[in-house]
Amino acid sequence: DEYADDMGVAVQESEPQLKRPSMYKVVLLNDDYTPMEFVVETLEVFFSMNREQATNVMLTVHTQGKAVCGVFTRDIAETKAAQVNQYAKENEHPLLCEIEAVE
Ligand code: TYC
Repeated sequence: DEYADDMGVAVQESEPQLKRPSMYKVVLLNDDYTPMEFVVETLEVFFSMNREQATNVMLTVHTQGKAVCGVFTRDIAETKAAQVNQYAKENEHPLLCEIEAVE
């Protein structure tokens, strides 16, 4: 952006950064082996859900194949998905989380 000062000299200002950030869904996937209790605990720990919310999301994944755990900016979404996948691996469960751009 540009404006003239009181002596008519062009003054440059940087473009204001007003764009909203792109948002990403963190999606939890179903599998046949991860214990339901482990999924509920994972949702409580990494997505700050209470027991009832975590149980509802877990059951949606179990019956529908996947469910959204939350929507975040890209860095936060990538970090949450990586944390879940690492936690599952550490505990030798096949649980998987992925991210998907919000349209
Ligand atoms: N389907 C698993 C079972 O029957 C439970 C489960 C739910 C696994 C959600 C993964 O993201 C998941 N033990």
